[in-house]
Amino acid sequence: TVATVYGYPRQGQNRELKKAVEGYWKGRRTADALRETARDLRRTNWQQLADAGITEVPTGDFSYYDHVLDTSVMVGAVPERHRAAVAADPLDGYFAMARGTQDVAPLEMTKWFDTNYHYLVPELGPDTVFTADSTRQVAELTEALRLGHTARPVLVGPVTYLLLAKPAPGVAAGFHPLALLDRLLPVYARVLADLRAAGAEWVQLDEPALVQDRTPAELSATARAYRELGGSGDRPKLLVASYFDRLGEALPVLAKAPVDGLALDFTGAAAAHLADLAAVGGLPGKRLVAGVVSGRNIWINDHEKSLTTLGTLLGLADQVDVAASCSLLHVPLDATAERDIDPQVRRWLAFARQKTAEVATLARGLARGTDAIAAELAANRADLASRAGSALTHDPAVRARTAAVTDADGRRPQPYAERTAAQRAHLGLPALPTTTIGSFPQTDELRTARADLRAGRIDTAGYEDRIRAEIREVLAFQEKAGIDVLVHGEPERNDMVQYFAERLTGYLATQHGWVQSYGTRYVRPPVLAGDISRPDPMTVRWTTYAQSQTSRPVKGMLTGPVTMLAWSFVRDDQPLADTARQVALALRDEVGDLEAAGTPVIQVDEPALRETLPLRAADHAAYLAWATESFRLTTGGVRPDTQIHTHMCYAEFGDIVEAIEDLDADVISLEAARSHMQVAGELSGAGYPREVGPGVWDIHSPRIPSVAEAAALLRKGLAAIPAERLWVNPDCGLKTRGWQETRASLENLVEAARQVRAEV
Ligand code: THG
Ligand code: ZN
Repeated sequence: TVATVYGYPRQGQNRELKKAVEGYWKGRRTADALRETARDLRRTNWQQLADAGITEVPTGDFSYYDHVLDTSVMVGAVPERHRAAVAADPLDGYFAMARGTQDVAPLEMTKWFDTNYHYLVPELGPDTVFTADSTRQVAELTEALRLGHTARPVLVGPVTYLLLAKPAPGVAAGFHPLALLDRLLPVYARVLADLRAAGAEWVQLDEPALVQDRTPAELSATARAYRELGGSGDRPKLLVASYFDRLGEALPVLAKAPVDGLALDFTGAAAAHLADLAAVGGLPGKRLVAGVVSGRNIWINDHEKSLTTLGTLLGLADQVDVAASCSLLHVPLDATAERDIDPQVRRWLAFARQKTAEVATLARGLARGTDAIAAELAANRADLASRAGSALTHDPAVRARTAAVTDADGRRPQPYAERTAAQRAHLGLPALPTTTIGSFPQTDELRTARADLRAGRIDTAGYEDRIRAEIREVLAFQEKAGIDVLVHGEPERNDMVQYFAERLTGYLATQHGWVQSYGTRYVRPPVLAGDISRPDPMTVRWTTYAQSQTSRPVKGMLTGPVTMLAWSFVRDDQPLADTARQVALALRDEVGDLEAAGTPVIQVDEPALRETLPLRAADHAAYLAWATESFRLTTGGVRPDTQIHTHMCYAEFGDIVEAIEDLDADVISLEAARSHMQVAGELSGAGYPREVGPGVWDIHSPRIPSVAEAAALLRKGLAAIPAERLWVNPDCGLKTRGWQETRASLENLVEAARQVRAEV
């Protein structure tokens, strides 16, 4: 019985890879030094896997930036605009595709399925010519084999690669990248043959796109792809892997394909694979790699449950091996590094290193019987019992309160039309009121102050003086610029999720729990471990301090429950809906305290609402029901004259307009500048009845929008949304912008609002 995984965190214990790559970009490190760091990290990772009992290690999962970009390089899909850079220097060309240069734009980046990892989207067109370049794959396999490991290269499969791609800019409408399949397959066949020649017995092709809803044409393309690859001579054995959900219709297609094995997810909802496999008659003559340990949560596995699954699977395939459900890229490296977490609670956590040990234990148990792993099973049972019986995971007060929630708690009694009149009277705003999304530039001084506080170089009083001074400055600027609804600028917040997680009981923070978000950027998601409650107000003092400094309305700023879950590691021992409800109630108290302290406008941001949408359409309604309910529970207790805002960081809304309406927020601000206000038309077209602030400044670019430009966008907005319902604001928060551009851009934005106001 083989114990294996599909990928491991790339960054190293101290994020050595980030430092090496960023050092190379800054010219502080040579390409050779970068390559050496990368080789060291791979060697360390494989050794860690082998030491944990993983008997077949993955290769090719390592990347300087992104494995989908690596796949584009492997098949020669370099966009025209990046060819010169790649020809001049392959490594610099690779980074040019990832990050762009002065002259050329990078590839677009988007979320990898429903994880928090972002990949670079391949750009393909009818003229794309694929050419095989297996250099890196072969080199990394050779490295692992020379170190004495049994190794299995892992590639993004051809169908998923094409389904994740988008038409290159300028390609005529109607082109679908999947049309290139027949051109791509010979290139994959070439790479597979090269890997075979280099000593690969097995190669894994990852096809997670097949767990999404797929058309009959896509399914038959999949059948064709694996008929062709399976039939090519000179090939290694093929293991086709899927993860993140069940395969559904694609399972019979792959089960019948002439490949040598399938790797399937058996965690969460994908546990249904057990029945699905039996229904297709199992995988006679094939290898089954069973992903029974979740590769994306951070909780210890339930070994007895996994062993039951594995035992049933023994009757359904020729060989059953054990794996994590997906690449361990999505979890931090090592839970034992978390010295600040109570050791009892730390025993509930399994990061990548712990998960590899779990996989190895299960493989041993499957091969030799449970007696061989009796000690591990006893420890596992004790840790699960400790978690299930803990006061952290079961707070009677929180449970009683969530149980008592009624639908009415999440419904503002007055309809929007009545509320808006009351709010108008209360706030005294002009037509086309101006505001910002919440954060102002996070200056080096602020970051230094936070670091100084942590290191004990300044005390809390000194730190808070700095924060108050910053708030005064931010307010003074906004008043001078003529903004109508002010913000305090969030100088006290490091991250919009982390800040609240640190102040809620039931959340744990990690010190080293870095997970790759994209390229060299990492996040340290907090762990939502227990029942959630709010011991003290979290934002009220800063918001009321700000309000005490100005006669204009100041907006209170909170992160919504869906985003608090989406950007954390959440508990797996109760439905997400229940966890969301707990968070919502804690936030509802904050909303109530803000209102009681005189805050007339409260914004609850939900940038993650759209991105957390489940992979399959059949699951959307249930998700949107709890997601919108938790938002309404957060905001539904306020007076009619308190104005509730929300903000979302994207412009694609088609599939969730109804859900946005269901939030019952009075005002929503959105990204719109880049798509020239398209979203305003979409919302009004769908009959959205409330106030909208489509962004008129693309804050993702350092460009300062001119008055004319912002005014033109506003006029476009007015064509879709009547003046009494249109707000004027940037696309998103200003945390990543400099002060200079912020000043100039906001002044232009206010002037644009003045000019257009005069026209209506
Ligand atoms: N907060 C949290 N999660 C998020 C985002 C967020 N997930 C989705 C999206 N935004 C991810 N975007 C980014 C943007 C920047 C960085 C990481 C993810 C980043 N990270 C720093 C780095 O790696 O150097 C580290 C930041 C730190 O020190 O905490 O720049 O906004 N929770
Ligand atoms: Zn935003």
